[in-house]
Amino acid sequence: MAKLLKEKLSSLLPGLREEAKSIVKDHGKKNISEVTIDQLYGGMRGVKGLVCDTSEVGLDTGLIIRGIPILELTGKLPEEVFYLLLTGALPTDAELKDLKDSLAERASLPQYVIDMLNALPQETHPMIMLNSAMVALGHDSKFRKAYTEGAAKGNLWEFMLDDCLDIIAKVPVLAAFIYRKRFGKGEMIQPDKNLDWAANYAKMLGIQDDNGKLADLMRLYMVLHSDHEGGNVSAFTTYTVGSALSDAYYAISAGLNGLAGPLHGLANQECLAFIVKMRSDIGHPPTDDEVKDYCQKLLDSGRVIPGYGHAVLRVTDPRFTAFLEFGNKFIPDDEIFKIVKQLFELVPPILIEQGKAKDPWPNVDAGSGSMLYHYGLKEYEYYTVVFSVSRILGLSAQLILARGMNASIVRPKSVSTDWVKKQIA
Ligand code: NMX
Ligand code: MLT
Repeated sequence: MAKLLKEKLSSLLPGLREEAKSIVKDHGKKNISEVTIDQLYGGMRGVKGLVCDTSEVGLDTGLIIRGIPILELTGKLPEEVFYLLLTGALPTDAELKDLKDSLAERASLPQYVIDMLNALPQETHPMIMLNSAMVALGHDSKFRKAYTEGAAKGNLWEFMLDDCLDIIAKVPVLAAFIYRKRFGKGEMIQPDKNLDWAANYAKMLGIQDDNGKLADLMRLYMVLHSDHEGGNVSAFTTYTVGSALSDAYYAISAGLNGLAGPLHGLANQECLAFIVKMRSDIGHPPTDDEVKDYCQKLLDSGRVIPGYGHAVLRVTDPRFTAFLEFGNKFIPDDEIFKIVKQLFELVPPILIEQGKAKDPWPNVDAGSGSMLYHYGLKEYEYYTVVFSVSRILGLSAQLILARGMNASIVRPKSVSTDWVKKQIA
C-alpha cells in the first residue's frame, strides 16, 4: 500500500486542514469573484468557484504543476508527476520505488471486467468501453465498503487513496486490453513488473517499438495530459461527483464521460480525423493555399477547427509546444506532422480574421495525435482513451486531496430566467 506516500499525506493533511479552516475563519466573507450575466449564460467562464492545489493554468503561461511549468517536467516519469500533483513535492528515490512497487502489485484486471467488455458489440467506441469498465471496477471499491461499514469521515481519504492507486495501476492494462480487443489485435498482453507505468502501457498495446520511441512518447504524453487545474469539464465533474461521497470509480468514470466530448478530450480524435481526411480529400501533400481553403470551408459549414482555442489559455498551449519539439526532433519528415506544423502557421490568422474565438492558438490536442499516428497507433477513435489514462493521474490526486480536506458537497445556486429578468429590471 504505497506506505511512504500514505505517511507523507498523513503528515501533510492536518496542517492543510488547519490552514483552510483559519483562512475561512479570518477571511470567510471576503469577496474574490463576481458573476456577471454573460458568465451565467457562458459556462461560468472565469468565475472563481473552487480550490484546486494540484495545478493551475495561467492564461499566458499554460499549465503549472505545483509551481513548476509543464515544460520543465517533460523529462519526468508520470509516477513522479502524480506524486508531485498529490503532495507538492517530487518523490525521493525511495518514495518513487515505493509507489511503483505498489502500482505493480495492483495491476491485475478482474475477470468479470474482461467478460463484460467481451460482451459489448465489437464496434463499441473505446471510450464507452473504458467508462463502462471503470464503473464496473467499482464493485471492488474499498472506499464504498469502508463507508458502508461506518468509517469515520476524517479517515475516508485513506480509502480514496487506496481506490485511486488501484485505478491508476489497472487503467493501462484495461486501456491496452480495450485497444487490442476493439481493433482485432489479438490476445491481451500482461503487464511487465520491471517496466515503468507508461512503458508498460506502450508494451501492452502490442505495437512494434524496436527503438523504444513509442515508450518515450508515452512517458511524455502521460506527463503532459496529467492535469489541467480544477475547472475543466472532466476535473470539475469528477470533483462534483466525488463530493457526494461517491467512490473514485463513479467519480472518475463521470469525469471521463465529459472527456469523451468533442469540445474536450475527444478533440484529439477529431484533430487527427480532420488532418487525415484533408490529406485524402486533397490527394497530395497540401499546399498552404489548399490548407487555408479547407479550414475556411470547415468554418463556413459551422464547425470548429479541432485543436484550436481554449476556455482559459490565450497563448500557444505549452503542451502543444512540447509535442512540437518532440516531433521536430524525432519525426520531422512525417507527412501528418508536417500538416500539423502547416496548421500551426495558418489557422491562427484565419481564426483571428474570423474574429470569434478568444484564443486562436493551438491546444494540446492539435499535436498529440500526429505523434501516436507516426509510431503505429493509427486508430484515432482510441486517442481519447490515451488522454484518459493520463488524466486519471490528476483526477485521482484531486479526489484524494478533496477527501483529505473533507470537501463539502458541491451545490451552487441556479436561477431562473424570470429571476434574471427581474435583476435586469
Ligand atoms: N474553431 C472555430 N471557432 C471557434 C474555435 C475553433 N477552434 N474556438 C472557439 N470558436 C468559436 C466558438 O465556437 C464560439 O462561437 P459562437 O460565438 O458562435 O458560439 C466563439 O468562438 C467564442 O468561443 P470562445 O469563448 O473563444 O471559446 P470557449 O471558451 O467557449 O470554448 C473551446 C473553448 C476549446 C471549447 C473552443 O475553443 C473549441 O471549440 N475549440 C475546438 C475544440 C477543441 O480543440 N477542444 C479541445 C480543448 C482542449 N482539450 O483537450 O480539452
Ligand atoms: C484540459 O486539458 O483539460 C483542456 O485543455 C481543457 C481545459 O483545461 O479547459
